[in-house]
Amino acid sequence: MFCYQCQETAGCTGCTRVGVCGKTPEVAALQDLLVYVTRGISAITTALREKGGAVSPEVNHLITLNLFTTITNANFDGQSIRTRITATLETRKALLTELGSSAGLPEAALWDGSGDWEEKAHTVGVLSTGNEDIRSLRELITYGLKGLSAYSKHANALLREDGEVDAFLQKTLAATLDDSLTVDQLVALTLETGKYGVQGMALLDQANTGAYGNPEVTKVNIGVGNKPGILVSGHDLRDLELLLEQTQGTGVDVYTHSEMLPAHYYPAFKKYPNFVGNYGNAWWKQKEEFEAFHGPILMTTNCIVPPRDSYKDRLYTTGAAGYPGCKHIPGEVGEKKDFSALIAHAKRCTPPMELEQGEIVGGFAHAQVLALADQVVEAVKSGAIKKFVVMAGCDGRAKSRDYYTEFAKALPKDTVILTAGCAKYKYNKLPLGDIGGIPRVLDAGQCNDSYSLAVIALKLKEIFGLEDINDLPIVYNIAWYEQKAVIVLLALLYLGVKNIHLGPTLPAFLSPNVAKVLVDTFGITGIGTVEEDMTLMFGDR
Ligand code: SF4
Ligand code: SF3
Repeated sequence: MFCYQCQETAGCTGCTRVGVCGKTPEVAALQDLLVYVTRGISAITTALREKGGAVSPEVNHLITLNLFTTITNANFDGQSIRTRITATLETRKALLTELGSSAGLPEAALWDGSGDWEEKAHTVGVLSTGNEDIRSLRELITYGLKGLSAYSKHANALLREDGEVDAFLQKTLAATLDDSLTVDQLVALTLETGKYGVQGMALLDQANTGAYGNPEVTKVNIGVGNKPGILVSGHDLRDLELLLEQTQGTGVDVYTHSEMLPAHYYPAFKKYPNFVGNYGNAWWKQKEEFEAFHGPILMTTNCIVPPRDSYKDRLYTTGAAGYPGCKHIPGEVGEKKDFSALIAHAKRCTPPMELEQGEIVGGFAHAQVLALADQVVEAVKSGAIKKFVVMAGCDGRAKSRDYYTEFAKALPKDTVILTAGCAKYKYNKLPLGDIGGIPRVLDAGQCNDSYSLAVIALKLKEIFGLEDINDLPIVYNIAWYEQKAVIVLLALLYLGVKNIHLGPTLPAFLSPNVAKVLVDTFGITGIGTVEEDMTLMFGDR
């Protein structure tokens, strides 16, 4: 196997024996094959569109769900990946018939599934592209598209579609098979991926706020109640809604974990009396926290950590998520999922063990921050707030990520952190206080809500009458782990944000030349020590 798509890749170069995440070589091969057939079918849909044909939402959903399935920590279940490959090959056949001719199509579009899949997988993985710069750009684009697929899928679950995003995604995925593209052309495609990243995140923002209202300032309980509960993790708000509906009057409470925390900020979820609070921290602490929770856990997306046997029977997956031996709750876009198995399971369980007490505050997505714009602008003008620090992104296991906690603690008291994604757990329980009533950690929501941070920055630029987004008193210190952070990064680059600090390490999939393009064009840098970065970002003060 060879995989280097996430920040924790072995030795900062690539996982070759088994994934640091727990992915086996067998699953890695199947994921490579799934990406391969998805590239192939995307070449066919792109050719169909070029001929003036239409591509159905079902085919678009199949493609986004395929890519989402291969995101780090989403799906460890070889059988479900095999099923997706088979379904893709069947759909491919029908689309080929519709297209009428296979002339000019790449080999990936023509492979019919015959022969040994394992052998085939070994010929189509990351290393099948020999030139390291082309490989680097192809993978950078592919990972961005994986992130975009995840966000599209959540919007689709709320019955929102953007055909333009789907068409771009498929055309670009197909372009990663095109040997005629130069490095410059692939760099241009990378930046265009960022443009569609913004569009995809805007779509999801409209889907979420359209369905559940605009996030508002909210105190979220981090303690526990005395009833059995179901813990919901991942990013899919529609799954949470269905679960909340189905648990009414059952005596079962619902708690969020990790990236589901921001659900509490949406007005629509506040009406459920059994929606108790948030339990635990970011994804990587789930072994201890899931064990202590005592009840069933629903993983709606990444990040799954291979479970301990002690709670494996309580772990359920749905959507793109999967784990061998764990029950999967089915349901396509537009269908009502049935969570009765989790509810019945919860009733047999004891209430969660208390991990902590208190509250955390969040809900600072764009509408809420813009409602407070006068207060924020006044604080900036008076000098009470000197700088904002965007610390969005992911959390992870690496000890080096303690940097972010220490960085938050060391920040000058006249700075405010803007955050989104599970990166927040590194500092969202620290007593960082407020500036004239504005909390020093403003949590916009999930990683996709980094879009909100961009909207806020663009609005502030307008209010302050600035020409360039980089003239704002905002610095960017972003933590990444998996491929959703890749699309967020590409989106920020597309919006013209410069000098982003990216850590805790730069992606292994950036070849030295591609890294140089990002450094020279956008001023992207890694992180140093907290002291060095304090001086770099805030000067000697
Ligand atoms: Fe390794 Fe990350 Fe790939 Fe898992 S997703 S195999 S940890 S690079
Ligand atoms: Fe976290 Fe996996 Fe990326 Fe949505 S849950 S931010 S790591």
